[in-house]
Amino acid sequence: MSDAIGKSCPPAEAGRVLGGLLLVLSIAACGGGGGGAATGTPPPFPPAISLTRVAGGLAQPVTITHAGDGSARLFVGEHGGRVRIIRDGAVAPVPFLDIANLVTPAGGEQGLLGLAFPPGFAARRSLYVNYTDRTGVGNTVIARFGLSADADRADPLSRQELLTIVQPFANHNGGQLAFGPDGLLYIGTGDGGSGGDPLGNGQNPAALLGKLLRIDILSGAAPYGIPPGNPFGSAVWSLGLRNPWRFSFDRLTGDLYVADVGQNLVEEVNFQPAGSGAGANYGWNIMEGSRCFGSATCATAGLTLPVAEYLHGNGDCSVTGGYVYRGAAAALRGIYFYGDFCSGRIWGLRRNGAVFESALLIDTTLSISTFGEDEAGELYVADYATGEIFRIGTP
Ligand SMILES: [Ca+2]
Ligand SMILES: [Ca+2]
Repeated sequence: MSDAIGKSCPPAEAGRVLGGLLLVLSIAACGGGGGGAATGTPPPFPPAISLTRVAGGLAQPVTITHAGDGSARLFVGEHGGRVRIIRDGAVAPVPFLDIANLVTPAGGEQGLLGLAFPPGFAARRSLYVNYTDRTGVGNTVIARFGLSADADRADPLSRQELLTIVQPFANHNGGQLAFGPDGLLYIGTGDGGSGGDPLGNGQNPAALLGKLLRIDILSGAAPYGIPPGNPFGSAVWSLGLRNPWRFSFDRLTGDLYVADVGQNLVEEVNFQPAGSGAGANYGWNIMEGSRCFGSATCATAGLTLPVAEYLHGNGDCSVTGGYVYRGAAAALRGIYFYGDFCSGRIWGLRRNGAVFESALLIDTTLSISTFGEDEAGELYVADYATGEIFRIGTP
């Protein structure tokens, strides 16, 4: 999870755009025209964006996703261990899944952290959850749950633990789950915690911490298969990550965006083109962002550096990675949205070949714990503090 959740963050500054009672807001000062573009001409960047409140009443939302089954349901994972359904703007009163009794009592970076539905969910009728449990300091568990006879209810008793990772410290547990365009399940793990990666997990290929993992849960191998092409013959896919709270695949291109929470200074977003990334080393704890960590110089050969980064300060302290927008608003298509948990700022990142440009899109009072995508490619952002969910759009 965002390192900032559970910590004391700077108070919201006066003059922020988003007020708690505003249902729709927009910002023009950051935006360009925001209109449609002629064919072949990229729209103005940065675009003007709006946030429209779609639901409230959630308890510390930390993940938003969809099932890909045509049901148009949004699934919101709550930090304390419940998964709620939003349908037609209303939060269903009965949770889809309730594993509050299994997860570390909510606090800090522990609890229910991630949720993913597999390709072909409607036929498979199972889903995957990433949480910290009640053993040790709170160990990481990746578990599968099946549906009950009611499609709006998972069966908590159907739990199958696929993977457990002993955690040395309570913090830096990563948490994201996502199926890649290859149908494989990707898992973000933090470096295990404390500060500075004292156990050296990030750069240790044998450790499952400080990594993106990639496993095969569709082939039928139990509890999972190691896909051909994993660089070390293990679940490890790429390394050198500190706390990749949120990563995502561009649903159109298959490109991977990994936002890695920094230590003391630098928040970063990494880019991995579709079809690449086996054994990629994102640098931690040799580097924090594009800077050497803990020394004036360092060996950077072979490291994949971020395509966007920002420094702590001015309220910024912990990056929350988002998604590439592929919804109906032409002015937003192709832009990767990401934000900061502490400041509430949301930025857009646009790729033009090898060049990436990043710009502030909006400055809010939200405690941005997660972004999420629906079946149509529309994007949402959660306010951890108020339990509200907003849809991102154009004014
Ligand atoms: Ca940990
Ligand atoms: Ca890095």
